[in-house]
Amino acid sequence: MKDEVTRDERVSNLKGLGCSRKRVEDARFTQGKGNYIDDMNLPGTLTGDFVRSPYAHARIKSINIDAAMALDGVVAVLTAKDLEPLGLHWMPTLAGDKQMVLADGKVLFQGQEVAFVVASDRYIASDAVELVEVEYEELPVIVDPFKSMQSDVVLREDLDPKAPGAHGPRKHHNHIFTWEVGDEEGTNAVIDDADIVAEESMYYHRTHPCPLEPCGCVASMDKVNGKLTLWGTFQAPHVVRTVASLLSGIEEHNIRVVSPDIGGGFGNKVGVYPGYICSIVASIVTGVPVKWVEDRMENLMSTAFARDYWMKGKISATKEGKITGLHCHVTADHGAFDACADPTKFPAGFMNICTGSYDIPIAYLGVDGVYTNKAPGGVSYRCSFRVTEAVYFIERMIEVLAIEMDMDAAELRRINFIKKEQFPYNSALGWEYDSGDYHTAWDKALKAVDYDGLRKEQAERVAAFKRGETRTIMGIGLSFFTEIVGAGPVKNCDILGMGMFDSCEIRIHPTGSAVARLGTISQGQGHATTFAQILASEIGISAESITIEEGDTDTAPYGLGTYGSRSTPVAGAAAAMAGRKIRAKAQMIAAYLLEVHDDDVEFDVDRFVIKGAPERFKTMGEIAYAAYNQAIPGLEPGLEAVSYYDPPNMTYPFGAYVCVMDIDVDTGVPTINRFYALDDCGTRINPMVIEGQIHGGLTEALAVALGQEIAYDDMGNHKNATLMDFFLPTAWEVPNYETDFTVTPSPHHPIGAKGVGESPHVGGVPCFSNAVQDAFRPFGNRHTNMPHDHWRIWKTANDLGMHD
Ligand code: MCN
Ligand code: CUM
Repeated sequence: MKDEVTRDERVSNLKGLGCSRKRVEDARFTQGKGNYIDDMNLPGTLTGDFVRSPYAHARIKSINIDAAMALDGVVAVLTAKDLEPLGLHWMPTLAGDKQMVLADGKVLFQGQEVAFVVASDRYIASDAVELVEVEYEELPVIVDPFKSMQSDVVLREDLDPKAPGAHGPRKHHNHIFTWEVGDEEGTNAVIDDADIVAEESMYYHRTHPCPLEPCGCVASMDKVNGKLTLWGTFQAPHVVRTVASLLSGIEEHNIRVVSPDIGGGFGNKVGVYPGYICSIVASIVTGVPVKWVEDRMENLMSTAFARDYWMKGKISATKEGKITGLHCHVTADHGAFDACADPTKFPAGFMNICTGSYDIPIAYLGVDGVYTNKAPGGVSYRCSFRVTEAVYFIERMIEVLAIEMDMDAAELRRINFIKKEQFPYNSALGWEYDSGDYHTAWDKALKAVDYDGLRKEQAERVAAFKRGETRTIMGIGLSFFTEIVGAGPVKNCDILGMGMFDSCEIRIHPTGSAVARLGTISQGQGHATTFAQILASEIGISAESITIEEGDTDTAPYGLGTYGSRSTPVAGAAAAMAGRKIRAKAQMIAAYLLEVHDDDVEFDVDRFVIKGAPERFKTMGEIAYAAYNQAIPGLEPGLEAVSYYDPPNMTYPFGAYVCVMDIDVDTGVPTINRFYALDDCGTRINPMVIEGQIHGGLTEALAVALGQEIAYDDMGNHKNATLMDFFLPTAWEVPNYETDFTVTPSPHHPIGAKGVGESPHVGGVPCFSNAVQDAFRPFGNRHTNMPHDHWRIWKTANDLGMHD
């Protein structure tokens, strides 16, 4: 048995962990072979389209569908009245609230679904939408959560004003919940006695991830076999199947949910939307497939938005700058229905990671959720369940404290970082951070950008500006973030009672290739590439020989889906564990074939070798063949394994970002000269995919920080529902990102990997925002709210007297 290939070559042939393997899905995507929901064209498919409310708050006096029904090609027009006998005119939300599927007596936000037209094609459906006559009686509109809490106007007439909500007592008829974590009394006492206290209020505006592909589905009820198939843009197909079964009464084995290729999800495709329910009902009624695909405007107006958090903070410190306490209160605008897709016990997501990367001995967080006349949602857009808001809050509070103390913000961070030896670290608000080495990352970042040199340059620029020699100022944006991803522990995290584990099932074929199926679903993250790499390293079969399948509930094991950057921490762990089961059986087979005891063989890259005699071995290919042909007598044939993984903890990736920016004070235009991003996501599976995730997340962070927003006027009119008005950065605005890393493995994850998909957004937004604010700091700025679009930046300069 002579081996021609070196060990290094064998390792490289595997394309396993650490390899920048090219994305296998890209051949399909770049050659027009992707299969997105709108590519689904089953014979006889009808199209659904919504009549939507032009008003943000109105009573519905009547709906007349006669003219629409009279149009050639229109098959049905569904209203709440049609859904009511089925109990489907309202649906439960993931946050324990309920939401109208079709307007039931009134509408609560502009763009709300009022009627569902089903027609032979999209054009006819659109024409028919125009023919549905709805008589509205306008009601007073509330778009401000503070006013909402004072108003006599009852938004949710369906709720008993005195009854508690899903998360306890309600303070007012427009109040949803109060969520409190930490020790308020103790925190207040510390802050009252502190040498230094900084206070600030900030608004993290409402925005929207605006995926390239909007949401949609195709429902097909096969009345002969009693089977319902639902294809759609679902980030959690199994959960959709369970919800569909619970709502429709169709037994779960008779429902198949399939997520085909998804053109970006970003959390926008986690929730259950009226379009799904209406398509299913329409297919059941008509007996043919019904397709619903929203357009851009509908996507921006009615599907899951992000943020809309009004945050008020107090932070205290000693004269030396050691933080002693943190108090945070949030007023959370949830819109008309609380449809946040958070784990059940966390109505404000993981906002209680707002102590950030700092060793803060005592803290308190209180969140009040409030109804307004805006679209429902709240958790989306690379947010890790509100970690975006938490990190923005603490990274702004640190900057404000630095201003209060007249101190350098990089140094203030360094003094307060949790130290390497403090991990696992228990935070004041209840999390156990698994691992971290913040000082090393921070030092590396500051050195890479020559931080001291930058500050000198900035000081020179300030002086030049004051001398009237330049009209541009320079900002140095800093952020250090700790993420919390991988929900995760079933004991803490569930969605609608389903624990948040994940799964992988792997089957090795006789000739040594394999198929693995997981409970997650890629929306562009490259799972088909990277999960194969985890398995390649675990089982010694090249990633090129492993097919990854996700998103078909008939074949994939039950999983909770992809969001909260949980795929790597949870399904990735399941993949490693399933791989280890395969390896354990392979070891027995190898030992049998080599006629030695199980303990006398060891795994080596792609084979089992006899300890001390590596020239005697069986490759995984040989073992796979033997598993089907010559297995050990008494041992069942085949080589398959499945793992359902309940992680013991979440993972806590972190990073250090620096943005260097010039600002023209006369035009308000920022120019990003440098963006450095150091990420630590533990063991790196595919550095190239990680880099892609970081570029994407940073670009979305740039968008949010520098211009993107969902704004409403006082009438509740949505002001940015087209891409003319909604800022999407292009190559023109995007700088050349410099990426870097450190590796601090997660101690509890089987391969030490942490998630990364949301990190660049979580850390990026405060970094861009801090850069703008830092530029104005020498001129007296303390805090201005995002988005820092050209007008707002100009206005900041103007307010600071820089145009005088
Ligand atoms: N990865 C890696 N090494 C690590 C961690 C991750 O190589 N240590 C790779 C993974 O193998 C995977 C990718 O990075 O291919 C992202 O992994 P992970 O951080 O586990 O995140 P998820 O796969 O669970 O993706 C979800 C995350 C979320 S919640 C949003 S929102 C978001 C994001 O991913 N949506 C995206 N990135 C996106 N990228 C694209 N293209 N499209 C979206 O909709
Ligand atoms: Cu919060 S957006 Mo991602 O979790 O799908």
